[in-house]
Amino acid sequence: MSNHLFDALLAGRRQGNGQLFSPTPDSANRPLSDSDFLDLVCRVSSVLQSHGVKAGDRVAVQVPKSIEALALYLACVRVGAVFLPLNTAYTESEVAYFVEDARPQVLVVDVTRQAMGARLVQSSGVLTLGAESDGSLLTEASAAAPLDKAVARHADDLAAILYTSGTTGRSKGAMLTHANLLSNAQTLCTAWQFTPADVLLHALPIFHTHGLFVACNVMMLCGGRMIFQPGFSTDAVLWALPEATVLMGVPTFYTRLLADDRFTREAAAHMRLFISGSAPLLADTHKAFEQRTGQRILERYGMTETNMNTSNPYDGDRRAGTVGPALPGVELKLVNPESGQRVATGEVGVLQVRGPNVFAGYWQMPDKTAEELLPDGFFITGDLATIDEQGYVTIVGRSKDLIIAGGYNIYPKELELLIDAVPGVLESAVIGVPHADFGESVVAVVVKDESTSASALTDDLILEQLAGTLAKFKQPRQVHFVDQLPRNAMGKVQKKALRETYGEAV
Ligand code: MCA
Ligand code: AMP
Repeated sequence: MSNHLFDALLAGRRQGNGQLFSPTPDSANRPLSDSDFLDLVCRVSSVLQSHGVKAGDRVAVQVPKSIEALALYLACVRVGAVFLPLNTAYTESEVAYFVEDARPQVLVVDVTRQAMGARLVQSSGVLTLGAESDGSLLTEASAAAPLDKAVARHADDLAAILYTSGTTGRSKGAMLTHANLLSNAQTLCTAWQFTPADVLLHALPIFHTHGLFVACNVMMLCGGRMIFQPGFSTDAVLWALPEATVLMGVPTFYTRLLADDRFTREAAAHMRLFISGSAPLLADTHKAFEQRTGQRILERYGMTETNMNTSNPYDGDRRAGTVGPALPGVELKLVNPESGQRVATGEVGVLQVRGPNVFAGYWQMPDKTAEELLPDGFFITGDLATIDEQGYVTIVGRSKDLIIAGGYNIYPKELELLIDAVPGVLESAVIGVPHADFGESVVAVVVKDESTSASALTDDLILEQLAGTLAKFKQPRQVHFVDQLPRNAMGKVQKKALRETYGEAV
């Protein structure tokens, strides 16, 4: 039996046609050849096995973006493990939750977080990625024999768990199978007409669906190359742009590029495709981009649980403000949340999706899975949308309480629970307000508990309490104190009213 995902992603590479990593424009950085990269993947696979990693075991990873980190992902797939990437911004208490929940056989961390790793798992289970310390994966890999045969894995076996926060405040591990990942990468490769001639400018993080699966899986599959940058910087992107054919990004990438005069029609003229996703791309940004470059950004829509669901067409009308029609093989349904009935064309409903891309459920949360993944295979996205006669989907809002800042999801409930626990706080509501750079930004509205020494409570005190616990990108940019929160007749906090009051504030 073969390894469903590994064999497909790297089959072409084995035949030696192409190179996954592109040299940087100044040729200062000579990237690994495909055969050296594969050799690294196979050595890291051996190291994982020597640390007891077996098929089905989770391998949790919190490391900065690098070619070696990508090799680690592929090594996990090769040994049949379940790859569990974690945002590098997560604090120790956030990582502790994921480790406790997923019980990884091995936790791989940056050397600067080795002590944290040792506090969270048995020390034998902690590895660092760099070559600089004891317990380093790369040091062990350099002495290891390459694992010459991939562990057999079926299409329905798990390849990855990606945590996505929940409306209850507890993060849920979305279980993604080999078939989920491979089918979506194949669909996107075809839909976006990727070929071995493509060079993707890769400036996204690789601990999320967008940068890892949409970007890397597609590029491995199509036989093209990537210019692998550590993160987004306008300077670095403009520098590498002449060598690239495609850019994938969150809307913030495009607003930042447009804010720079060096990003001209000439600078973009050779590019085949600009893709945006993970957060709404304002129609104004789409239009400004077209005015500047003469090119239309291709916007698509997806979720951690489903990979990509819809995409504007490669050939054909890319409509500003829409996320395009369903991708081939993906079925969409718009449902009235009260009646459960389909809504008429053009009406707003909650979007449900079904297809080979839809995940296998939430890790060890059968009840949550049953709530959101229906017996008929449709997954309730929590996004509110309309679908027009041509099948174009427009995301008009969210029935789930979610803030998206710079493409990162922030669930208000998680923050509200932490703020409510601060001495002197009676209750709180966390909202997203418009932000020029990140799209949305976090604001906390707090009611003091006057029966305590609440007068001493300040916004700084609240932010200090959150600082050690919560990743920086989730922390409120502003805290407002109010006498009471606006509520409707059912007692539910009216976040819309709060957004109207504080929407101009940031
Ligand atoms: C950084 N900061 C943020 C964010 N990023 N705050 C809110 N939201 C963010 N996204 C904080 C930093 O801690 C810092 O705080 C301050 O903002 C300024 O940082 P800066 O250097 O400007 O940020 P950056 O390093 O340039 O990062 C901005 C970014 C980055 C390039 C937009 O956040 C990014 O790469 N986002 C992509 C996220 C992504 O890949 N999402 C896909 C998820 P201070 O100054 O106070 O220290 S997958 C998904 O959503 C689905 C499946 C899909 O459809 O794709
Ligand atoms: P995540 O849970 O990180 O996978 O984020 C998925 C959510 O991001 C979706 O449910 C949408 O709310 C949002 N999203 C992703 N792409 C788009 C897009 N192109 N337009 C609007 N919202 C998007």
